Amino acid sequence: MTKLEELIKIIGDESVYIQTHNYPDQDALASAYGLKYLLEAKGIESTICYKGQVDKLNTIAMMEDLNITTVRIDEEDRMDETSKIIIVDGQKGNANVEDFIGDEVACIDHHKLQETDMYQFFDIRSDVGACSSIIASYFVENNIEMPVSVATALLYGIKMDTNNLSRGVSDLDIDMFYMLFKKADRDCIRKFDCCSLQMDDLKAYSAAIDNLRVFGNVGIVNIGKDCGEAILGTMSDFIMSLDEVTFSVVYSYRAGGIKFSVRNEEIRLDGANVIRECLKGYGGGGGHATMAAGFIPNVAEEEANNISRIIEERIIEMAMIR
Ligand SMILES: [Mn+2]
Repeated sequence: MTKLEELIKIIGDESVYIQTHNYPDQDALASAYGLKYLLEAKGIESTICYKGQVDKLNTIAMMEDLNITTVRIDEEDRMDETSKIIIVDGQKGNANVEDFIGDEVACIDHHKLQETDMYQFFDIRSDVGACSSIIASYFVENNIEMPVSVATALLYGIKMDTNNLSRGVSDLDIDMFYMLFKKADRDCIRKFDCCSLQMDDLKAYSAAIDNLRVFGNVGIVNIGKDCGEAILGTMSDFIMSLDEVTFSVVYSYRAGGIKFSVRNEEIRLDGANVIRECLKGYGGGGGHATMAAGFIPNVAEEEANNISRIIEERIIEMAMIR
């Protein structure tokens, strides 16, 4: 039995929710979109949902151009306790995966394996660079043809999550990239690549340049208040592109707490571990060895400086290896 067949078996013919992590990125939405198509091919209706909004321009362009429709549960509340949920590109219990009222029966993900007792089906492969690659492999294994729009979304998901096949790439990502590249609309991808920034984002670049402090191989930026989720990650990538920096942390006081974005290219370090350890006693973190995030909730604005100083010291202590 293929993975998809196993999944179908536990769903039956009920309609389901496909839930991505909060504030979904390209890989999360592409995975959900691909899975929705697969389920449809097997006669199962599904609704893509998540908490938060999509704030990155190229992600919005991808959703519009490829017709990816989603529902925000906080707006349109049709889910109940018996609703079945398949989580993609995240796992139940993660700080960035909202615990909706429905029943999380399945999970398809590429982050570090966590608690799986609650799932009737899971396919979690932490060595894979993009969840989109796992979904693409379901098409291949089950001989299901994909439309151009699905190929384009999945290709873009792999491209973005692996930073153009340069971060955390596995053989599966390369194989699926190769397969999808021939089916996708490359003009569309080029268009998404050309609209990754808006004028407002430039302020974040300027703040990143002004506030960057480098300690050995570690680059840290306090980007200021209310930096959007997506741009925080973009800034972490940006700092990482400096030759001197192999471990970057960008943080912002936001939504009553402090939000951290981490990038790492040191083989001896695990970004998810570092941020989890460093936030201990204050908040939580997780993700991948190369790309991770964290959040400290319930921080009064006047305490933010003190807390972030403590966290910074911990990060430097743990991640400064040169
Ligand atoms: Mn992903």
